[in-house]
Amino acid sequence: MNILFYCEGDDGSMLQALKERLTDHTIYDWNTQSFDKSGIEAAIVWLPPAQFFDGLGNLKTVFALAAGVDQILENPELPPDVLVVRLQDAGMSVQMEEYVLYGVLHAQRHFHEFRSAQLQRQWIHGAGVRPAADFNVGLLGAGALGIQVARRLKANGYAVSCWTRTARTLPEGISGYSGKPQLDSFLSKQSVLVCLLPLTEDTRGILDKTLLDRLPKGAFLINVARGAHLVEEDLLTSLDTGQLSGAMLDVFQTEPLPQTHPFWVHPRITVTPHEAANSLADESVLQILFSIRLLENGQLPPGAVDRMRGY
Ligand code: NDP
Ligand code: OXD
Repeated sequence: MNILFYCEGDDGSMLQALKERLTDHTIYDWNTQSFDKSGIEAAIVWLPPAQFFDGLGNLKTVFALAAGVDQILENPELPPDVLVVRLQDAGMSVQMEEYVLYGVLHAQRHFHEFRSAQLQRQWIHGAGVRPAADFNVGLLGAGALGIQVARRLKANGYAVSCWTRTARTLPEGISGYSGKPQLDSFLSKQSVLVCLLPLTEDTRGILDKTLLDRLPKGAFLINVARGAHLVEEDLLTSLDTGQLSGAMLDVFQTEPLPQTHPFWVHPRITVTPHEAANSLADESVLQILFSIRLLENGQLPPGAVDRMRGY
């Protein structure tokens, strides 16, 4: 099979790892090699440019080098009948657990408030500590990453709930909520809200003022999903009014975050550069190899995306 490769930011190691493992196939680097467009049957991509899919008339499968496939599905040149297969975990869940645990500790132990007070040389003794068991953390999304994050938080003693699209059986001790009718009840309990949803038509802009207002006053937001989940001005308003006490953000409407963006210098926002979790090359390549084998045997791989649903 002829496979076209594009991976923004790859230093050559991902391409090398793919070439070493996918020896039955020919891989063309979109950036540096010439290729016959009509002979390309599959693509392996991260953040492909708009024109990437132009002329790929025989393309059948796109393997995303990512958990989120929003940028691929949004490409108007992506042919409608092409199968998109995403990575599931691929080494990311442990990193995501660490990131979110750091954020939750930050909020529970008031570090965001201490940091903000420090910048004003204020000694705000007496903030108190709520035990983890009384500290509610809510996850929007309990998929390949969300469920592992939920387990990790639970193992660290927190009171964990998850909100999903469909009702799910969750590990013991983790409360489940699903669908729009249960969203308000879920939100009303959370001291920390973590967004781990895919970006879809249903979830774009979900972190808006209406939703943030339904959290208890002083709640903390962690967004590790996609920048377009958050209405950025609404976050600033919620911080100004004290409805939210702080936020930790890894993803933004525009990445890299523009130099003039107010988030950079906001005393109650921690900015990280879309680094919450990176897929590991070996695990990604093995997963793609496994998916190719399944497809060759007429089976759908576990990471196959439902294009109507958007994830
Ligand atoms: P999954 O597809 O495995 O899980 C998605 C979860 O979201 C599921 O539980 C699903 O519900 C739920 N969901 C989807 N739509 C809705 C909806 N409309 N209402 C309620 N719940 C919904 O995704 P992953 O866990 O693999 O990844 C999540 C996202 O994390 C990715 O899409 C990506 O954007 C982001 N990400 C960010 C990274 C970073 O470094 N910042 C790294 C990796 C991923 P159900 O269970 O019912 O299907
Ligand atoms: C992903 C990401 O979706 O890194 O995998 O954002």
